[in-house]
Amino acid sequence: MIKACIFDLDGVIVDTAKYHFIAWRRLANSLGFDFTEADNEKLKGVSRMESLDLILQWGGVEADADTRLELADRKNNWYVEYISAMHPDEILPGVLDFLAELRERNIQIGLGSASKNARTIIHCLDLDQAFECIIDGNKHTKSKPDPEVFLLAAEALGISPAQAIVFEDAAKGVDAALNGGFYAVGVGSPDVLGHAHFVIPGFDGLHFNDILQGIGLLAHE
Ligand code: B16
Ligand code: MG
Repeated sequence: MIKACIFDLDGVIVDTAKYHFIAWRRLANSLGFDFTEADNEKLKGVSRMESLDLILQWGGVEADADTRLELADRKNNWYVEYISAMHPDEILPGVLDFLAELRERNIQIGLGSASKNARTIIHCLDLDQAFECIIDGNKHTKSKPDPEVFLLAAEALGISPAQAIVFEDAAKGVDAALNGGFYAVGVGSPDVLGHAHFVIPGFDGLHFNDILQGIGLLAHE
């Protein structure tokens, strides 16, 4: 029986990928190279320092540890400036109705994000009261596909992985959920997320029973 749903943040609750892209691109441009939105796809769900390493690799730039920290900070300051201007109308379509339905059905709601800025984003979206637990990039150290972030969320909610559904937009995030023994629902394209138990394009018009049916926990009518 499903007792909880654990949500990734960026790409599931809100599209912050566009702000990451603008900030990383600004950094790349300041270092004399550019990268595309297609490259940016590869950064979804990837931690800040790992994202920086990939970008520097794409630009053929080498940097020592202190410089890398300084570059990551510079990008983050721009990123925080962008996300601080976000409003609740940027919550992705259908998310609020879906969360309300979960509450009505007494399903616990958790957040499992790689982002160290998750609380700032949640606050700007007016979602401070929406999650019973928030596990963000400050509370875990192992990057997805390691399941640590979702296992910590399950522990905080007092449930086992088999009792929870993880919603993820990144292939590595789906891997993390599966590695932890959770049900995984991909939010996006089946081309990228086909290894999840079920894939949805988004939450618009979606009900919890659609999810239960999709993952095989509700008999087809
Ligand atoms: P920050 P998620 C991830 O969030 C993003 O998808 C990824 O692009 C970003 O690099 C990572 O958070 C770290 O973010 O720099 O804010 O700590 O999808 O796991 O919610
Ligand atoms: Mg994500």
